[in-house]
Amino acid sequence: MNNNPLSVRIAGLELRNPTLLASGILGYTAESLQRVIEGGAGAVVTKSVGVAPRMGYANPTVVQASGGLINAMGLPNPGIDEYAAEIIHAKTVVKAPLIMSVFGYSADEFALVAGKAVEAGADAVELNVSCPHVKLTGSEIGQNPKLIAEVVSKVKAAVRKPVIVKLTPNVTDIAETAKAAVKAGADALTAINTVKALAIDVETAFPILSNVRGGLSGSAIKPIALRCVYDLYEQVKTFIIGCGGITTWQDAVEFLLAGASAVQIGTAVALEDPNVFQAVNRGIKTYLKKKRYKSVQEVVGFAHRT
Ligand code: RRO
Repeated sequence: MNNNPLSVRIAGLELRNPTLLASGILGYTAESLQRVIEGGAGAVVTKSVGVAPRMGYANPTVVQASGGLINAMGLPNPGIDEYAAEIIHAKTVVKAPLIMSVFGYSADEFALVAGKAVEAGADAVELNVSCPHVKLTGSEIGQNPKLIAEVVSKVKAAVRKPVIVKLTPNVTDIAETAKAAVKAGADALTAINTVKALAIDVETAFPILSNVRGGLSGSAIKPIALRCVYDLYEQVKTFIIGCGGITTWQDAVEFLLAGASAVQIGTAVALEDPNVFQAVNRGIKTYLKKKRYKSVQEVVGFAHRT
């Protein structure tokens, strides 16, 4: 019997603990992914990658906000063919599940990139249908249940690894888009991507980001993300991975109680360092012991009891 109380199983992925690196932070190289695993993460998610290389937006691409960061990076990535070589290398050094975040401008592109990612060794793919500020992809797909379903169906037909769908909070009802994803075959959901936001410089009297609008992440969005996970747990039967402002073990436990089977951490890694995973896991372990739980699984969704 597995006597590690922190271990979790999500859609067939075995994790030594319920913390994952969120997409977008330290996700480009085998070495940075390895550093995150040494910092205690149970799995890693890469930066989103598409069919062709993209430069991303001009600077400034990130601005600090109260309780977080607003970014509009603009999906900078080297394209799947170049990135596949990095994944092949990463698989030799990263001793934990490696999840590739993929995006496309059509369902066929998503399927093409996901297929190449799995061929290169990805243990699962996370579909980015939720980037809030790049035209014709991201949340322009993820806000539309029909388009989400088409993307998920095509990816499921193309790969035999778990397909995780990362949802946008920038919708009226997150359960609606989630249901479309699950009906089309999604094996798990990540909730949430960043919240659409803006910052203005009072001296220049212009928006700060070159793209004007960006996505807010960090502790400022934690209550929004937590509510999304709670809603999803009530309405959708699948694995949920919580993401949005998780910094401390208490944040992580809140997400587990709301119904997440695991959590992703991104902005806290950027603002602190990769050892945040160790600290969060240590805290979860102590909490389980104090409350006499034998596993993380016993906590998942416990806040919903009647
Ligand atoms: O690259 C970005 O600007 C970006 C992406 Br792909 C995303 O999914 N979420 C976000 O806040 N920024």
